[in-house]
Amino acid sequence: MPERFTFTRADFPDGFVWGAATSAYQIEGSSFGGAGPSHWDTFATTPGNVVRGEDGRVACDHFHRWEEDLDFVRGAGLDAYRFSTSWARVIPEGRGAPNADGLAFYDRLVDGMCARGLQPWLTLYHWELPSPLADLGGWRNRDIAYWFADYAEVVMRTLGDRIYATAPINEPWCVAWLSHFLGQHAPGLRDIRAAARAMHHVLLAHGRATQAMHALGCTGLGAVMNFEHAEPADASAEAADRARTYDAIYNRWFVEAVTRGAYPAEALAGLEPHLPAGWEKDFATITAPVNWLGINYYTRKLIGPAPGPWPALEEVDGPLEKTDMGWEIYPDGLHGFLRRVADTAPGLPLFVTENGMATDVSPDDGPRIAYLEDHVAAVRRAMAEGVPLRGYFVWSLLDNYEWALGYEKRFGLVHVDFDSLARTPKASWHALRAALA
Ligand code: IFM
Repeated sequence: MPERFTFTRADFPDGFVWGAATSAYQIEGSSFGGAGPSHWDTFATTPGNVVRGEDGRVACDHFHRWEEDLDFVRGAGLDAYRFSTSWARVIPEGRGAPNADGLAFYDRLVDGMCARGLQPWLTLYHWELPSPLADLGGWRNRDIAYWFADYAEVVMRTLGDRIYATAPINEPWCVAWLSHFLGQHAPGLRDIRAAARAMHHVLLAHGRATQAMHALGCTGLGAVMNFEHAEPADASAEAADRARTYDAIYNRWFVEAVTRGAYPAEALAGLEPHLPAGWEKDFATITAPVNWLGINYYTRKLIGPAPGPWPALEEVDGPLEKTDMGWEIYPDGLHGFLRRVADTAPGLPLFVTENGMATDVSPDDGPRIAYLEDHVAAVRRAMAEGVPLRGYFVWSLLDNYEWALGYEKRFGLVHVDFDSLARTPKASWHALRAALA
């Protein structure tokens, strides 16, 4: 297993941004600092939803240990830190009075980044919806677009003067499809009407927040979406058709809405009857101009037909080497998406805003180094072919709360002992530090 990367900073253009990413609920500790309850707190403590019933109440205790954590970002030689603010921490009721302690925490955190020479890359929503808004229907309720824009304004009025880049919502596919159709994330629904509404409202919220931030004079506004290479599981016409459907729901719906103001026909085939009336009119808001796009990429999926109603597809186990998530390792998929998104949104700067693997091989951490090496090679290939890629963020800085899979999936460059909360940089952190020096 490799101990070092073969690339160095010098292999990339000046100004190429190297960063690491985290999110609020996964690291902060939702029980600290006056945060309100979120739908993840209740989803996690409902039996059967999360491995061992684990939740984010303490997580990595980043709320108290953030200085040490920022030192690890700086210590690795990274340029940027991608973090999220928790809506439930900033506005415990979701609407109305902000929590002064919550805003003060993020104020200190962003100052801490600036003091270390790190670019603050903000995400406004990485999944912890305040429970009072969940009670009102959450992402099924059109009003969420306006609640979310108000929250964006509250955050940006405090932090906006120091933020380098902002994405309103992390991975809209997870917010909508994974959480309302597949039922694997909060609120755990399996309902096509709920899913269709969430698929649309998450984009409307993106657009409204983007407009609100533009109005405040914010710059560096983007969108972060996840992509999964979808391949037919066999040579049949049915498998090819279902892979196209999967691709439309996952890899086309969000990016085409934001950049082209349209939904793909292959996804509308199943979702259109369940969309809210007048959905087409919202594209004027959804296409609010963005300055960059972020691509989160981890794996590919083999897709075959399945019995039952639309989308009538299933994931089929693939033959490639897998991470601890059971995800196949397929760097060519990242190269492919960089090319595709560059074609979909010509001229827009792109960033890999998440890439990494869950692995727990100590002490060498060689599999993570190999994974990152191969994906960075895919990035370099795309750049050599003209893709305007301007930066790459590792997921994740720390081992953290991997949602429904609890704490056992370790994505971190830095190991976290979840009993003592001690942090220890892994071999991948040292290898990155050497590559970026
Ligand atoms: O941990 C998640 C993160 O919250 C969003 N992107 C994918 C990561 C790994 O599953």
